[in-house]
Amino acid sequence: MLIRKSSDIRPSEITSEANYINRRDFIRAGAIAGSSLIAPGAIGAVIPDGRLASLPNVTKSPLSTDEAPNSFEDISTYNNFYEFGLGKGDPFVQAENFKPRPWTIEVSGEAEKTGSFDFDDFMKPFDLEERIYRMRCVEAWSMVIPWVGISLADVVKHFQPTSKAQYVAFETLNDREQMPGLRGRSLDWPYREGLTIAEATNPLAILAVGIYGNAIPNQNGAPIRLVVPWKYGFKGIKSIVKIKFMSRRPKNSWNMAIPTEYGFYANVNPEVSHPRWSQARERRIGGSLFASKQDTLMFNGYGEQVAHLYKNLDLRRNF
Ligand SMILES: Nc1nc2c(c(=O)[nH]1)N[C@H]1C(S)=C(S)[C@@H](COP(=O)(O)O)O[C@H]1N2
Ligand SMILES: [Mo]
Repeated sequence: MLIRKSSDIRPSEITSEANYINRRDFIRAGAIAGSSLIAPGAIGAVIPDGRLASLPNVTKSPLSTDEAPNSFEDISTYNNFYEFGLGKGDPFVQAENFKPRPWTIEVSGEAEKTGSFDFDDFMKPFDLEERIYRMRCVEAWSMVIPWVGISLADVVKHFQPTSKAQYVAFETLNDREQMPGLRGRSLDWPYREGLTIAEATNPLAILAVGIYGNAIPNQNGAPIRLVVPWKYGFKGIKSIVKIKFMSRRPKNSWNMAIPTEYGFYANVNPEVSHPRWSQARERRIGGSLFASKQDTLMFNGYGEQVAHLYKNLDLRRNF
């Protein structure tokens, strides 16, 4: 988003993104959900022939939207993941050989339980839910994504934060061998994000490990990424290796990079323009190129669940 405005995206580019797509990869990755050939039980795993494992025991959530989800193809080929390149089609191509396993998550800071956990052990206490959420990128495009994830509130409670813990900070893997984008200076790596404890324990916040019932593709943040649907997409940090409970507000990457354009809160707000473009409307990915933009909703339409968190904040200053 440093690079260009959404209004600079030409229709010809969108067409060219379709050319990245190898049809056989999609048959491998997406179309075999529910097949009995897929080993159940392994979250975040790519099984040896390259397919994404189907996730077991996923319950549906009343918090899902009934809007039509984007196609798996849209969701897994139009991405922002600067560790794998700056173009929307780059992560699909460049993250193909990324290894989301073995994976270790380090939990530290102001909590009773801390330590390093293998991904499968980390996941064990929590229930998988499907959460179909709108996602609104700060660049003024949006999608509807059927995530599979765990409640972040459950995760926070499990580690028993102390009374000093006011914030939760997250970090992405920082591996130059696997992530070609780290050689560039687009951001100060590793990618970092954070939430207040009240935000992290809101029922809408999840850590996602799947999409469309299968393990999450590498380019969407395998094996585990944050999803906070009332905030701009950049808060949804991918491929998390560190979770830290903190007494002070953690740094977040886009605020560090351009503090005049990206804040800590990053709540979707059609009334507060980005300094370089309006946030009043958004382009839904996957629609007709001739379709008109749709109105952006306050808190991305999740105000009923989250507006109370911000009632004493000036949302213009705390953008
Ligand atoms: N580590 C990391 N996380 C990231 C990003 C990134 O570049 N690196 N991009 C963010 C942005 S700007 C958006 S819009 C979403 C995109 O998520 P998606 O590609 O799964 O749709 O991921 C967010 N998480
Ligand atoms: Mo974004």
